[in-house]
Amino acid sequence: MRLRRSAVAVLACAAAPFLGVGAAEAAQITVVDATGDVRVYDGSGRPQVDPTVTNGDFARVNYDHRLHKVVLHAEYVDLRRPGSGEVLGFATRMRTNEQVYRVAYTFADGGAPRGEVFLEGRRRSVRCDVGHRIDYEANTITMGVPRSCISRPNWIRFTSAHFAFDGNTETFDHPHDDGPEPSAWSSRVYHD
Ligand SMILES: [Ca+2]
Repeated sequence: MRLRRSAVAVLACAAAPFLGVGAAEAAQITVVDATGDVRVYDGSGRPQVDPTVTNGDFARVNYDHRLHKVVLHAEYVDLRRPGSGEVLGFATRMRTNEQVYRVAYTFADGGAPRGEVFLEGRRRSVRCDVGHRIDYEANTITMGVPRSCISRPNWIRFTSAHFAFDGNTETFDHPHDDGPEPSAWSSRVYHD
């Protein structure tokens, strides 16, 4: 799928080896992100922060590790419905105490603004009934991943990225840090 491959490539560029942060027990965690921190990449040089970009700018992300599912909820300053030739993606990477690794993706484009959702392990897709909802009025994206698709772990650590591509420029944001190569993970989030 062309949309998906391009989105994965963008995420891979944004991904980097993680930096550990202190563990804390919690059933859910909310990461509050700065606004006006979206980076723009026009194909040359390094991505630069453009504080005027509001589309796809994370305001906060909530990771809720429930008994039967994991709910990933992103709130944006603005989430614009993609037009023709535009793509958006929200991805959350998860790694567990059992070293299970999963990435939940929601992608949308002008032809499919309601979006599609996928779950992957390391270089392979994972069959799983993941739910998702993109709400352009509320500027939110929510994904629900059955905990059974992540081996029912004791705890999960999370990291996320959002990107948008209009055919010429990419914009992306990361809620955990403000570096050019987002790398931080959440603390451990235990289930209820
Ligand atoms: Ca932000």
